[in-house]
Amino acid sequence: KQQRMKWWTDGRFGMFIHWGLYAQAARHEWVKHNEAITNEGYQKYFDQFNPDQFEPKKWAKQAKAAGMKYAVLTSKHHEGFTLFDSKYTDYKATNTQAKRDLIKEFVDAFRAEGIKVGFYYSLLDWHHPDYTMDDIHPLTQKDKSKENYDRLNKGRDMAKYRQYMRNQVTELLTKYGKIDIMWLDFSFPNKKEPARGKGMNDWGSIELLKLIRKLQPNIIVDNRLNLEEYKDGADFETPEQVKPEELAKFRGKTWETCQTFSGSWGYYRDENTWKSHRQLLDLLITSTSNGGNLILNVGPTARGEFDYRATNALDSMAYWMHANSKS
Ligand code: FUL
Repeated sequence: KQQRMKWWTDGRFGMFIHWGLYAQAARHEWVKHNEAITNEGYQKYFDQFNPDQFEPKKWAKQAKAAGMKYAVLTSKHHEGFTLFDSKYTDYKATNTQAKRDLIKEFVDAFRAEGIKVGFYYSLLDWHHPDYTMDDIHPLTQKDKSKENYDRLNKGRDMAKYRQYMRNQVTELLTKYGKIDIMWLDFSFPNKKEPARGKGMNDWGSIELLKLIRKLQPNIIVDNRLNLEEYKDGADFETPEQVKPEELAKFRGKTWETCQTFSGSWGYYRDENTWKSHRQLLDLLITSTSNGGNLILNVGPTARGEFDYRATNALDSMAYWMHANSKS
């Protein structure tokens, strides 16, 4: 395992990219949940999605200059929309005005810069017709009654959804060459009312993990499948938005802290709590000195550009890297 992960532990610093239809709404990647939006209500973001400024070569150059050694892009986030051309759904970039497989272009562009590539894949799916209700589904936000759950769950079948995930993960891990990281997200068991949460059996976590390892033996996998007693099956822990002063407690473990520039992962135009450049550097230095990795997130706009605030922050990291290295 140590050998398999060497490039990653040595690399220390990666770029996370959260990009999907929610960028069109521009107010958080959880907007469908937060505003309890139905599939019909969300359809406009699909219809309008047109990333005319998408040039992943630019993204890759910015990541490289900032010293990032790997990049992980959302192939599908909780909203269920896929950036890749999946055979198993119509809810994909290919059917929007983009008319193409955006994952493929990402992979090609980042590899060309010598950056390792990974896929985030959401276990949650707020669009799939077989995905059953739970307490964070958009359709249960206004009505948590048993009647509502029963009504909405009619005809839904998680076994079919598990197969759908295995099919899509197979596509992701067979159609794009060597994939370095798989970032699955996430489990939320509800001990009191199991039907309102989801854990390893709902996802078929063990089967999914075995499939991933079979298709890409050298891949690195995060710990959000909730493997419970099999937790050693995962490769790294994922402390999210942890303050620098709390990172020391992960010493001795294999971990990556994921962090945003501002208060959301998807593009949020009017959100103003951006971390200062000094805070970002502090996160990088503190992660590294405590033996961990930092994956810093950019949420591109729906047109496919990095916001100027993200670009400024990346430039400032690039300057620091340049000033403090010999290459
Ligand atoms: C969380 C997700 O719910 C967020 O939207 C984001 O993807 C973050 C990295 O993980 O669990």
